[in-house]
Amino acid sequence: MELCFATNNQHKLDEVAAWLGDLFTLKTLRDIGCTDELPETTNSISGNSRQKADYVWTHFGVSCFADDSGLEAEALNGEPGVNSAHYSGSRDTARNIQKLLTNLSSAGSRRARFVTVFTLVLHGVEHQFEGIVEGQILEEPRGNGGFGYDPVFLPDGSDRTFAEMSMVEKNAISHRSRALAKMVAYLKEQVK
Ligand code: ITT
Repeated sequence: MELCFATNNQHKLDEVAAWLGDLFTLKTLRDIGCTDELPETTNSISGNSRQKADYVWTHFGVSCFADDSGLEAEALNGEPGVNSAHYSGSRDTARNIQKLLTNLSSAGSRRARFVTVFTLVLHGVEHQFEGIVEGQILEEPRGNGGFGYDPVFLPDGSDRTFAEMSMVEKNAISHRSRALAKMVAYLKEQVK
């Protein structure tokens, strides 16, 4: 089965491709001739996820799925959340992390969670799948792997940040792979 992953984020594409193996044939936006910036204008992770998948289905008629993700810090009432990509006002990762660390500097809790919502549009029928991983935000970044907030996120039960793990290790426990596992189970039911 061919499915387009509606993302412009190469890191997400790499993680999902590594996880999926040859279960499904992944098409990129470029593969289907989409060079558009996907809309992300709602105020929720699930809303933005739906918006991106709906855009591809509506404009290109291709079965697809989208990922919207965010980091939710308990002491910041769920910030950066839906604003994770542009938290500092730009997509600059170092500045986004710096703003998060500054905002948490006097906070009572460093608890946080990563959330991913996948929206699958399969032949026009839509389903959502959520994945969550709990952990805490460190005071200093550690590690060079991964992307985004990975260097400051220490998942529960681990002494290494996501950025100190290989992609395979991150994929074993990440929010994205948990959402993906649910989506794959659903897809396997559909193609039985
Ligand atoms: P697409 O919308 O094209 O898929 P994006 O990078 O804009 O790509 P999001 O809107 O979902 O993706 O933005 C979420 C941001 O949250 C992302 O840019 C990262 O900064 C952060 N993020 C998401 N998943 C992450 C992960 O697994 N590890 C670290 N940071 C992550």
